[in-house]
Amino acid sequence: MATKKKTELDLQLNKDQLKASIVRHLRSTLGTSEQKASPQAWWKATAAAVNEQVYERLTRTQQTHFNKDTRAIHYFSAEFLMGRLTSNNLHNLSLYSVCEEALRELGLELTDLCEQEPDMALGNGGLGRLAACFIDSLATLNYPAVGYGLHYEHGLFRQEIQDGRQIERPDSWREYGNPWEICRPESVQEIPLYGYVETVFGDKGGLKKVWHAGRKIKGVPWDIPVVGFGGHTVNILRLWESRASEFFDWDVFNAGGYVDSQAEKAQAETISKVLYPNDETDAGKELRLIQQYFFCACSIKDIMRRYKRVHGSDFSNFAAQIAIQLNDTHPTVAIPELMRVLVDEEDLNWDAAWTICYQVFSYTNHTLLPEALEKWSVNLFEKVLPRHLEIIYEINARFLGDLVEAKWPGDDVIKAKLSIIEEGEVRKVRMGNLCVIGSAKVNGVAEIHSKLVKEDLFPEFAALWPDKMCNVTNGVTPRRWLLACNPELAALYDEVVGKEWPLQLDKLRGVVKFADDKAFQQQFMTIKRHNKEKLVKVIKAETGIEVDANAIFDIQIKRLHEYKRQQLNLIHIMALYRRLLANPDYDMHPRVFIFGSKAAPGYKLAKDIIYAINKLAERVNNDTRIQGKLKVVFMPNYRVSLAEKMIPAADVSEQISTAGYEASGTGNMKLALNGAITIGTLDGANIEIVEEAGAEHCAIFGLNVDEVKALKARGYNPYDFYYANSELKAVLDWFDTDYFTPGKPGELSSIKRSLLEGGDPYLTLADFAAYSEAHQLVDSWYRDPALWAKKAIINSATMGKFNSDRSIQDYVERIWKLERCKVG
Ligand code: OAK
Repeated sequence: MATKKKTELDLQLNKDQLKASIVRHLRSTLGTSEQKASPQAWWKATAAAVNEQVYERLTRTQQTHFNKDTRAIHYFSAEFLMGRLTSNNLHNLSLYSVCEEALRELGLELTDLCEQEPDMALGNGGLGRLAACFIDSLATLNYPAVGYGLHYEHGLFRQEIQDGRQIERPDSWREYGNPWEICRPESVQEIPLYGYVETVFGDKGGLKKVWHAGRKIKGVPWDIPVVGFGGHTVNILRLWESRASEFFDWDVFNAGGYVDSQAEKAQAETISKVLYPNDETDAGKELRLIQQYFFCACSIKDIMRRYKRVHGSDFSNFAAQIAIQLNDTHPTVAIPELMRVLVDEEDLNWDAAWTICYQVFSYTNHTLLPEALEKWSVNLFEKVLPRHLEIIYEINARFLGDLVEAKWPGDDVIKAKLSIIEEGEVRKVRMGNLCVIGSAKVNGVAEIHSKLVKEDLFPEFAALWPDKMCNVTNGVTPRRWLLACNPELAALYDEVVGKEWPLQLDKLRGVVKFADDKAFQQQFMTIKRHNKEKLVKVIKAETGIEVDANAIFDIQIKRLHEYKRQQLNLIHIMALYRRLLANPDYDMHPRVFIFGSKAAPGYKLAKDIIYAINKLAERVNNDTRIQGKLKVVFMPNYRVSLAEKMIPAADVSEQISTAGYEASGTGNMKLALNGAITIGTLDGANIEIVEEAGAEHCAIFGLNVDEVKALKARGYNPYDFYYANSELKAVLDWFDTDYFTPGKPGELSSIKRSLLEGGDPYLTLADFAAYSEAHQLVDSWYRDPALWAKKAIINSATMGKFNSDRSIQDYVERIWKLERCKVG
């Protein structure tokens, strides 16, 4: 009997079916019963029931993509900061309320079950979370796409705060199993490392290079289905886990080295063991290079296998079928790896292989910070990837000898600057230069950032290839960052502008006309109030601190870095505290300053700033003299799932980086979308947020990019500001006392030192007075509830541009040239 193809309608479960499925999975998949099941078992049973839907759609998607032999984008990223998937998958499958009802009939709350899920924290911050938003948008817009990355056993460390200090604990997100991933042993790859290169005579005459590996590592793929909103396309995120290769173990074993073979096994497994916790700093460690090569080589092999299944060894269609996006320089080694495969393994000549290569790759730059620009020592490269170093030399020789020589004949200074190899005591491979040379397009992530990439970071490359450089402003998925995290506001928007906004976020503009409407303002602010009340409980549970939802909730959530200037926020709070101590009637609306932030474990000053925030919090929160007007909260273990609780509750969004340093920011977009008012500098995407919302609805302060450059050029002296502003001086001097660290004077002095003797590289003191004024403005706005509501509403309603669907559409049009592929 012919089986009837299931229609979309057949796929959609009703409440009773879902309930039955959950109970069935509880018994047959989890091996327990309704009476005995733990909340975790219920969560897993729910996930298993949802997966029935996911897998059906995944299979359909894969069949459709295979049948149509579509061009696809392969998003290479060392980080995917996915967070939790349960509520996201339910929303995207339009099953959220069905599931909520089904569980309620079983006596359970869906939101409680969602809390059982550990965050998938396979990323540090902005770059990793952007990758997660992008794969959501790619599936939602029905683009064929695969995310490729590393299956870290331990994601970003769990942060504990002990006596105010950050302590890092391992994160074990899959300790008790992860229902959202599927192991695919049929697609295992073997990856060579180390060894040497031999030149031999090829079959077709001529010389050939053969890489004799010193080790081989097995790459095991784990697929995480990525469900698009509406549930049509389900793409995959394929993450590679490293294992010891059988081939290698047996060699050692046969030589009588059972114990040694176990050591080899442990070494092989180390590759995907932990995520490096450095955000925007380059560790330069051998293991990190191996991680990068491992996931790129596995992914290129995977792409090759799929391509050859259809096209055999005819590579004339390769560039038409395959696009690879390099998420920053971390996956750059994919460029020489593809060259190696095409030239050494597939016998293409160099020119044919290079023509393919530079059409396939594109590169996104996510930071201008020099310490993030990856450089590997030539010696290390030669040891780990000897053949790749030869290929890099060849790419470089041709680039400098042909293109650079033609444009700047005889100019050795320019050649030295553009060379992939940095000369010096330690010769280094510059991954940024390799990326630009090997990519069709290079983009920054906000207008101003892309301009700086072109003008300051890569000016000569831009002169050589004016069309290569472009901009794609970042975005965030409105499904996670409004629909799922702020259900009350989402429901209000459904009523006012209809239900299309999660796909067409511009529709929220329809809300602007209600910004002055008293009834609407009240509804909007009531929702904000509810979200704040929920956060009050979370704060109490996590920190023991009691805060009042009547206060202004002023939130700074992001990685800790001097350029992001948490220290500016800190010294301003100290200034407010001084004002309150000097005058208990000092006129200000009560304010709660809330921080969430992890510091790289080796970043001493960043950790000292966390300590200072916590010590300030202890003192301020217990000081009855200030009548609760000021509270400071440091939320431990900031992560995606905590962001989802904090963002809907924010009144004020702190986006206060030194102008020119924050490439884009995406928290700024999420907070404004949820009705927070930005206090910020003209940096990154803040500039575009202000363009959308209107300057009068944001509190912009401080030096702009040109002024920062000019001040630095003139010679910035932080002491000028220290001596000129008595309040600032008093605050900085406070760091040297034991006021916040009783009995331990000087424990906070490193912060003062960095701002004075250290030269204050991020111009904190130069922006202090303007920042303080901006806060006074915000305070005055808040005391006028109608004015505040209007600003909050307008901010939320005008963030349509920052939908990651729009970013993806920009990538498609400017870089990837993909076609949508409807899965039906
Ligand atoms: C991390 C490691 C190396 C280089 C850059 C990063 C990173 O996370 N950069 C951040 O990327 C975000 C997404 O594009 C931007 O919004 C942030 O401004 C940027 O700091």
